[in-house]
Amino acid sequence: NSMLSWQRTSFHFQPEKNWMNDPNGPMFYKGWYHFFYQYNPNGAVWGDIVWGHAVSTDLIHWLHLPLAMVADQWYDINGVWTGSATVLPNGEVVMLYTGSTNESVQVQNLAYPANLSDPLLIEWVKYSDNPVLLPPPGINKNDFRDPTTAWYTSDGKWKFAIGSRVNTTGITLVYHTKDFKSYERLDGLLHSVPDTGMWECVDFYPVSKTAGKGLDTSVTGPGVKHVMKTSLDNDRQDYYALGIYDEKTDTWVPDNPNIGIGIRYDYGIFYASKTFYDEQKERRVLWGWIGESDSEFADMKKGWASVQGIPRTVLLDTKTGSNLLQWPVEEVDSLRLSSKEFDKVEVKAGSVVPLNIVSATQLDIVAEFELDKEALERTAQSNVEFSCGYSQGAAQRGALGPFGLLVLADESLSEQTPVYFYIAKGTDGNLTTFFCVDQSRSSEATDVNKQIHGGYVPVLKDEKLSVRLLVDHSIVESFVQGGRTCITSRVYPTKAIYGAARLFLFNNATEATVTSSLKIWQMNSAFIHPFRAK
Ligand code: DQQ
Repeated sequence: NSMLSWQRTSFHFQPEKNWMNDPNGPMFYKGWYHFFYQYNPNGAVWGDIVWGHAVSTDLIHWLHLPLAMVADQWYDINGVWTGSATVLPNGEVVMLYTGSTNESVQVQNLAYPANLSDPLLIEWVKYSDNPVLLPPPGINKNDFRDPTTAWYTSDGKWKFAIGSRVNTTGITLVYHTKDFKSYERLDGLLHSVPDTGMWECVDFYPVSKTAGKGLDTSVTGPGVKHVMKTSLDNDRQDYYALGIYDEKTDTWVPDNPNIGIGIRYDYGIFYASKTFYDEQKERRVLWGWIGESDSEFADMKKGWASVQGIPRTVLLDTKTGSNLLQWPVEEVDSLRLSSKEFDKVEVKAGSVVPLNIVSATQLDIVAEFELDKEALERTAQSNVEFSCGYSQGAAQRGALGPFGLLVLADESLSEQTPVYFYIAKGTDGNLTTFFCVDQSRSSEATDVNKQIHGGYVPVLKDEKLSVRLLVDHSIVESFVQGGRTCITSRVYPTKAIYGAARLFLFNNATEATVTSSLKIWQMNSAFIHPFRAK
């Protein structure tokens, strides 16, 4: 249906058609990045889940391979659900995944590549003695899923985590094993938080306190913090918390005892994420599922649903010590084509400034903003109670915001997606910065989500405000202050498409003039196609 094809992305990972959800088993093996994903081969809605598979040498251009695993055993006949890869020191690959059995019990299964000398790992074998784990006593048969990558510990065993719940308390169970065939559950829980419900797709990994490098999953020690991430089934958001892990006692203690499930990876649409360690580039890479926010009917009409976010490197923010930094993998830069720079553009309070660029549907934008100092000082107090989600969006004027960009806008601004900073000033003179994405005027279509997304941004003294935006037809990813805060949106303009799409700066503050410097690249399309052997 060509009428709807503009919503397809050009440099984000998508199957050719049908439904996709969680990233599964990402890893680097013999020169190739492997990516598996939850896939419905029969339609554009969730169901009949199997594992899709694709490979890449740069995380941007992909070859689709045959399905890695289908629902063909009693222990996964109702779905080959989410799982993770562990690459053993001897080069073997172990895949642990959840199967939904013929009786809809969630069990854990083991699979491995049929032929380790095939770098594409095309063929997968399910272990003959599956399932390897059943829901333990006290755990509901529907609340036991999504094993993590395993980490190696000093007692010579591998450990991994599985999300679950007891009544309404979300929990992380831990298991250990020597051979990935027989397992034992460890006492205690890595983490648990009351009133959070089922924890899906738990992820657990180390980040360095100092180095700008990622760490292999088994690294522990004094120079390391551990990230505990959970996907909350209740509100379909991913949360993480930083803490200290003691592998001897299997305890993880959050840095901030009041953190609960933590802070959001992304304040937009981003779920069921999973990291892996890329030994080639010594980095940890985060994948996240970006669903649609149009209607199921629209998905069926267009014949596909969901994309994956651009893979992100994850590091501890050593400046704040209390959050991660997420940033598009450097390979994205290879898609950059021509660029245009704008130096210190002045945007007066209550104005819109067009940015004259060739085309505005596939962009990489790096923008800096400065507020005029006088207005900052003059303003006594402003919007102390602000929150993106409960605000009136880009139309809500304050002394010191909103200001930012209008992406995927048409010439007349009848469709526009404002991405913007909003600054609140307390009576104590302290500033609090927010970054929001306002979808309320993003489309003339009525069956699409029009919420305002966004959240708090840590900004340190003397830092300029900065954002990087990746725009790709129906997705806008925002990385604020070097990736301290991220917001992913799906928008479905009907007029601001192809050659009609425009880009503007805007400033809807009542007091402050804003100065912005930008560099904007046109982005190439990525090669994401089926692999056909000759
Ligand atoms: N998706 C999978 C589950 C997981 C959920 C099923 C999260 O394993 O808990 O498709 O989106």
